[in-house]
Parts: sequence; C-alpha cells; structure tokens
Amino acid sequence: MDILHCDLDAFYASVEQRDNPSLQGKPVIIGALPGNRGVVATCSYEARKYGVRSAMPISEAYRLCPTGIFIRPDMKKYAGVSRQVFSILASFTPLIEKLSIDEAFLDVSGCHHLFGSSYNIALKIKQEVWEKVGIKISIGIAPNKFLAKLASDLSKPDGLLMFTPDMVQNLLPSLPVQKIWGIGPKTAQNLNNIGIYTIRDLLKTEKTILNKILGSSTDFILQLARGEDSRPVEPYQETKSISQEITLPADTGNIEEISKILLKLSIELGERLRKEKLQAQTITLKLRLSDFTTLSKSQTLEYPVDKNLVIFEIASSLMKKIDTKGKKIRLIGIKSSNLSSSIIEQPSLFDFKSDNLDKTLDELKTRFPAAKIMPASLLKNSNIN
Ligand code: TTP
Repeated sequence: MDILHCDLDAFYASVEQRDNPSLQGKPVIIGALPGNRGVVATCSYEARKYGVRSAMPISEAYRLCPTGIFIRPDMKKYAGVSRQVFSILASFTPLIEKLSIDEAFLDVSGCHHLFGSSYNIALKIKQEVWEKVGIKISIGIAPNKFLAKLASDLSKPDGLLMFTPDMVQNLLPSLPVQKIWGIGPKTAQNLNNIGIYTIRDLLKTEKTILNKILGSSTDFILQLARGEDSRPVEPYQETKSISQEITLPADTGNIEEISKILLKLSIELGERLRKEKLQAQTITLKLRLSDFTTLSKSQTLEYPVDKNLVIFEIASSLMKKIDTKGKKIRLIGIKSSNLSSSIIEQPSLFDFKSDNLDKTLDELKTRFPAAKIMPASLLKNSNIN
C-alpha cells in the first residue's frame, strides 16, 4: 500500500468558509455571480445537496439553490493555500506528482522508516493540513494510482480509505463504469447503451465489442477494471514553465497582425503542453517594444489549461490590458507556468469545442511532420510563417 492520492475537499469553497465563519454550514457557490454568464468553479458540500456541481452554468446553480451564497473566486488566495498544503506534502516525500491546484499523488514507499505505515502517514498529513491550513483533505491509499484515486473519491469528504485486495475482489466490480479513469460521461453513455453499467459488466464483455467503443484504450481500461495500474508516480518539478516567443522580422503596431501571431504562439504552446502531458494555471504575455522596453502581464486561472484556443483567448485578453498605443512591438512571447500533470481529464470550463480539434491536429502533425497545418487565418502572413 504505497501510493497516496490526496485531494482537498471542495477546495475554493472550503477556503472561503475557513476565512468567514458565517459561511460555515451554508451552501457556498464559487464561480460567476448570478445574472452573469459563467459557470460554477466549485461549491460547498451543503450546496451539493441541492444538485449544484462544478462546471454547471451559474444560472442553473441559482435556479437549484437560490439561497446559495455566490462568491467570485480569489485565485491568488487559493494559490497561496495550495502552496502551503504542497509544502506539507513535501515534508513527507519528494515523490509528489501534482495533478492540479489541490490534488496530488505521493509515493510513500521509501518513507516508512521515518513516518510509519502508509495509513499513519495519511493520518499525519490530514492532521497537519487541518491544524496548519484549516481545511480538510481526503486521502486514498492503494498499491497503485488508479485505486488510490478511487479510494479518495469514495472516502470524501474528510475521508481516509485504504483500498484493500478484498475491495478489489468485491467492491471494484460493483462500481459504475464511469469510476474508471478515462471513461467520461459520453463513453459511459455509449457503454450503458449496450447494457454495460458496472465494471463487472465491462469485464464480462467481449473485447471486440469493447474495441468499438473504447478503441485503442481498451486494454488499458480493462487493466484498470481488474484493479491493475503500473504507472509510476512521476514528479514534475523539472519543468517550471514552457514559453513560446517570436522576434518579428519587422516591428509592428498592427492589431490584426499581432492577433495572428498570438494565435500561432498559442497553438505552438498548446501543442508543447499536451506533448508533455502538462496543463498550466498561469499564462503570461510578454511584449518587447521597438525601444527594447519589456512589458508583461499574467493571469492565474481558476483551472489549469492546455487548449490552443483557451490559451489564445487568455493571451488576447492580456494583450488588451497592456497599453501599447502608438508603439511598435518587436517581440511577443507567451509563457505558461504553475504547471501540473494533465493525465486526469479535467472538465472544460470554456465554451470552446476545441478538445477534439486539438487532438486531431496533434495526431496529424505527428503523422505528417512536413505538412503545414494551421488555421486559415494564419495562411499568407508574411510576418509569422
Ligand atoms: P476538484 O478537486 O475537482 O473539486 P473540489 O476540491 O472543489 O471538491 P471535491 O471535494 O469534490 O474534490 O477541484 C479543485 C478545485 O478546482 C475546485 O475547488 C475549484 C476548481 N475547479 C474549477 O474551477 N472548475 C471545475 O470544473 C472543477 C471540477 C474544479
């Protein structure tokens, strides 16, 4: 039992409840404010009783829970709290794979002589996070990543669960297929349509039939269904940031041209992030002017991103915040930082239907490296090709 999956409970909402005791025990909804466009980032467990969920349009959340207390996210505050929690985790093991702002795998195989059993380590982490940071963390313990994540998920809130061999035998097969990593709502629906609801159903189905729905992931998903997962915990400390920049052949102040360059850089950056299986929670735009002054603006996001068009959207909004009136630009760069692993599919918070587009483009570029594949708006642009 050597892998821990640690996940803070209702993270942003818990921080707000911690900082304002009058919110404790109340339905707190973090995200857009009612009457505006936007979605729920997260909500307290009290709000979940009304059916409110992450990524739900705020209008629907308001309809379900009109007595809810709606709060805009304070990303700077949450990033600080996250750093505090991660420094507690790092005091137990250096083998930490950060999955998002509030979630990580820990390989504690080498720590038993210092801190006792995996169960003891998990207890200590829970206690320290509560005492030093004032929020609750759920922890799953298992021999592999898949089962550790499943265990923390099943134990929430304020949970601690060890996934035992007995549970692999008796509990795992009875769970719905969407509990398997990689099976999202759409795939689950396709499986349900042919009568596969539980992991047991999946294991009993012929591989040729599964192949039609799960494609190249069939073998991996069957392994997980049996409770097997050989992926190691992979710390990502090495990569702190990934940047793309370009010095223009001719300085420009032309907004349309700058926008095309931002699109090109966003596509390149998105490709690099996805190749490295990373997502970024902070995007920085850097501009160097003709007189060599360098200006930059950053945005820390509510959720990590790796999609071309999302990066482009953020870079464009940062561009609008930098005053370049009457000046010419000689270099443009986009930096992504605050990186985490993207192996867990995160729900999209944006309206873009670009997920499949990015994937298809990545595949095409791998298969045909010499081909020039780009949005039509980037064709025939002398300054960027
Ligand atoms: P999660 O760990 O998915 O959720 P959670 O911590 O709010 O609740 P749970 O107890 O069920 O784990 O996400 C972590 C934070 O990321 C969450 O507090 C807010 C943010 N987030 C979004 O902004 N949008 C989303 O769609 C999701 C799922 C999370």
